[in-house]
Amino acid sequence: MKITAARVIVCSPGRNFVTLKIETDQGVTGIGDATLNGRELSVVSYLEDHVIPCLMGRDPQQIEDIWQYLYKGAYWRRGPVTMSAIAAVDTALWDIKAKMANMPLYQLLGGRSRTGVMVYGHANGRDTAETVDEVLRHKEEGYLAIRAQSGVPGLNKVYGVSGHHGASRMYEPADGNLPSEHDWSTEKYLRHTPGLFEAVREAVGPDVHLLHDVHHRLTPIEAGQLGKALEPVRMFWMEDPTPAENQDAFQWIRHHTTTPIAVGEIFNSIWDCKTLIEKQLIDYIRTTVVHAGGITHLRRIADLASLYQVRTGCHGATDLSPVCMGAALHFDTWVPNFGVQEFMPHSEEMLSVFPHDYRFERGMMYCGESPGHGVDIDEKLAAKYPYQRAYLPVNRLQHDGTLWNW
Ligand code: EZ4
Ligand code: CO
Repeated sequence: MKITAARVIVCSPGRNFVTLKIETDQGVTGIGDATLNGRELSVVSYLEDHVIPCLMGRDPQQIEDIWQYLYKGAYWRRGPVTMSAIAAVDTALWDIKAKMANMPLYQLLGGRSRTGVMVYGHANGRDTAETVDEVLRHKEEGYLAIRAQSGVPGLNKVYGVSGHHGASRMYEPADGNLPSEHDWSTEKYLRHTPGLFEAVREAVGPDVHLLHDVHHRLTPIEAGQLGKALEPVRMFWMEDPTPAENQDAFQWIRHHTTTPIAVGEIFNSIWDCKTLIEKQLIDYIRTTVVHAGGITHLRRIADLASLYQVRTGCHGATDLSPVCMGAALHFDTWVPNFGVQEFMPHSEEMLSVFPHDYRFERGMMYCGESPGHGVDIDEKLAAKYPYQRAYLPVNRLQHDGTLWNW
């Protein structure tokens, strides 16, 4: 069997998505997500200029060898651009292998470990009252796990909260503009957040899992303080409490709180989380199919994590395409140490470009039974949505404009 063609499809049905399609001499094709939010075209170039020429004529069944070839063979290892490109190839190859076997992808990975995939939804509000309403709305829709983010009194723009009510899925849009600027005050945030969650827990009752994304804003000791303050609320997790380049820093959070910690949506390899996992400094690992080297590498990370009772909690915001979601749901259906899957619904426009067989029902998601990962791309429709330059926001300290972590 041989790879005969591969091409990159870029489209922007509300936000940018980069998709790799691989064709074979047997007529079977596969697709993989290669979207790196805000830096999309660098992955397009990496694939078109450097990876695709190496794929021509290769046997698409040799997934592991192709993975090693692209990882070790580049000499320049890791990094989000490289690993997203490798992920796209890997995902497309698993799609092809599963189609050749006439099986849904989860069967190839080892079969079903659970009836469905628990997902968490996003409840975002401009203040505590609006956030509580959003949490309750999600509970009514059947969500078993809900992430709550709220505006902070005295701050103009805060992560996770769009300016207008109800537009939560577009809080990081592809709008052709330069990065928007948010402001930040750790003092104001720490004053507001424990009361927010007290109100949310009071309203939602004891059973719903509550999550919160700190989005790298705190120092380790401040994160310890927040985690300790949130203990009475019994959080499912506190996400990205501090930047994780220095993995050992998480010891200081651990020394001060038993609130569980989730990290890893921006990680791209097992080396980014090796210390965090081996020293049991986290409870959930958030690496994804698209940014951490595909199914092949994500499985390696999950296996390491399982030795230390760390469970998976894959990132699943709307900047990860439906192709990534499809692959992730097959992974989640199999992976023994599954925790939760993030789910931020794509718009109808986005979904129309990516025909898929996964579905959401009462807080759970289910991958389909069709061969492969179950997601396709409508190339004609995709062509109607040309690329638009996009950036993630930046964040500055309110009192003096110092650039902070977004
Ligand atoms: O900021 O997907 O947990 N989810 C998140 C996301 C990320 C974006 C970045 O591309 O933190 O909203
Ligand atoms: Co996050």
